[in-house]
Amino acid sequence: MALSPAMSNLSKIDPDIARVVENEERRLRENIVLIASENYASAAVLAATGSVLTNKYAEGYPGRRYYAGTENVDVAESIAIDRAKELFGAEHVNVQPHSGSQANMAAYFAALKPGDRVLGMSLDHGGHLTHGSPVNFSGKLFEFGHYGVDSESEQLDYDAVARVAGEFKPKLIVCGYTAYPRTIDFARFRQIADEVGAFLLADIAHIAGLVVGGAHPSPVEHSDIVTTTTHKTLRGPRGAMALTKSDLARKYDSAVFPNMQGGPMMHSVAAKAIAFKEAAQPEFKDYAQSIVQNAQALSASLAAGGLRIVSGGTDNHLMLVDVRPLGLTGKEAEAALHAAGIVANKNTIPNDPESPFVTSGVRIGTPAVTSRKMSASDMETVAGFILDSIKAADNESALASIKDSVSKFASQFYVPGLDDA
Ligand code: DSN
Repeated sequence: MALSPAMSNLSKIDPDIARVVENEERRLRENIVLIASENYASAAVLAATGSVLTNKYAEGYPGRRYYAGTENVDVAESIAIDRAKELFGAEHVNVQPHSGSQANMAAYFAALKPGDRVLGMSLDHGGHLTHGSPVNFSGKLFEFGHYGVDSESEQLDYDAVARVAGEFKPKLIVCGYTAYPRTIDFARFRQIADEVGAFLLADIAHIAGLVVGGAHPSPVEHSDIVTTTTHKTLRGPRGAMALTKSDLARKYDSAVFPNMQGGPMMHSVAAKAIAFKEAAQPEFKDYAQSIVQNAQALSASLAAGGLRIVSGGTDNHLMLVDVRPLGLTGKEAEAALHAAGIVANKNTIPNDPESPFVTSGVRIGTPAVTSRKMSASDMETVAGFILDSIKAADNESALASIKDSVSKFASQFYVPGLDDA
């Protein structure tokens, strides 16, 4: 398979790296990508990401830069900000954070002082490293307390969160997760935050595309700060952004620059602007609804095949699958799926008896396959491949044969970024 046209010159200049890109293009076409946090960016987003805007230093913000020559990138950043404000209905937007972790770091610095108390979801119940893990800056710089999901329902129990908040008295509460399959009641979180006089940070890195597509309620009116990555369900370039209330605007901006980052990545800022335009199109609403329909169809088929779905199902783009009923750990299931050309990640399930390196679960998400225009009926086929692979975990030749079928199946589908180039 030849390199995509946009990359074809690379094989003359650097065949080693050209081969890496070519192999990755093939992997993206032939595999079924079910990593809940991954997606396929459009050719337009990729074009901006690979453009000359990568050359420009632009510390500061549009109209207030520390370098000359920013007249073009200023336009890109202003367009990105205006589009994001419109898309999310936000009072203030910062499009410079390089990653979700950095967007969260800036949020903490905007609202808190080191040592302040913060309440977040524990990592093994679906929180993120930046929600207070002791091995992360967040857990080192701030005093974190944690809430989790209810052990029976495996869903948030808002009264329990309110009780923990009342006892812990945090200055900021974090909601929004990396492995929580259910709708988040942001209005209830606002109420809990108000009861204890805390800021509310909604980290919607995973669900931002569902929010703008109307497939999940928006946290914007309820939150002091909303952070998100731009490359997950939002389907933009790798990077992040934050939406804040006006009273935190200056604090947030200075928490990003000069506090935390140097020059913004202007190629990525321009690509974010393109992604916001794409997400504002009516088709994106259909995309967001289809992500959820696909996740629900896939989880129903996996449950029918004998796997246990944590919390009994999903309301969003992902499901947590307890693979123990078929006799595997999460690590073994991830390896079996990978050998069959199906890419998903092992993940702890609530109150997992296994370590985070082994786990009892697999996290499965549908944003990427939905971008390839797979439908709910295709999810039955995908579920069949998943179940067959897990059952054949110790049978190398069976896995190789499933991989052939997966490749034939996946190669029929459209690949954004390649087929629209
Ligand atoms: N790595 C991301 C995820 O997979 O959810 C979170 O940062």
